[in-house]
Amino acid sequence: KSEVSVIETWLRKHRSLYVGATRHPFIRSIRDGTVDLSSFKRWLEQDYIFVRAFVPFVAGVLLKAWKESFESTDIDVILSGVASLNDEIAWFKKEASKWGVSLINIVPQKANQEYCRFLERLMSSDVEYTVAITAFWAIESVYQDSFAHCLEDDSKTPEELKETCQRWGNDGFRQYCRALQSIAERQLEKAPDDVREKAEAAFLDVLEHEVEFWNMSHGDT
Ligand code: HMH
Repeated sequence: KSEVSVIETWLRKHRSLYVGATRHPFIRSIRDGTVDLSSFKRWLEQDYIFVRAFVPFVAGVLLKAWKESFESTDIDVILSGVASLNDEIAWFKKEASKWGVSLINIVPQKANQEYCRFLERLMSSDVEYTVAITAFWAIESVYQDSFAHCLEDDSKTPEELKETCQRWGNDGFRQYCRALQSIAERQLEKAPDDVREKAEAAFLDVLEHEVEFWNMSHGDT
């Protein structure tokens, strides 16, 4: 077994794309307090649509874990993810009403549709658990890393956006992402080369979709 983990190797190899996804201009604008509130509202609407589509994806990962993994603790971690999505959906509704944003009849933008279609492909029964759990880890970690950046000591995040940043930037969410990472890493270490390559491709796809997702907040697409 090599000293550097598979995921650590990928993070080094694809550093600039990872930084692009986690230090996007939208996130930087929240952190430096210059964020345009119409961008924030656009992100809120689109992310609500995304999270609704994310629920069946996570349920699909749960199903794969049940069929393919011999570690029952995987189920507990993924189930806690399902539970937190339940809270998250309630939070979106509350946050939307705080901003006067309606969550009915939102038109999903192209980047969002494409991201949701990608999730759907990963739900197919011929996609390995290793590939799906890797994508799941990456999706959650991009948000964790991005929003935690907005809560660092020297950040100027506006008070009214701190709760949003806390949602994904809090310590419990960080630990949950670490738990997902160790499951993914364990799977990757024992995976055959072709599956590991598919998982790496899925990781890169997630980063690209996340960049495009943040780009939607500009409203020029
Ligand atoms: C686009 N990526 C996107 N939305 C989210 N809510 C997360 C990741 C994390 O759950």
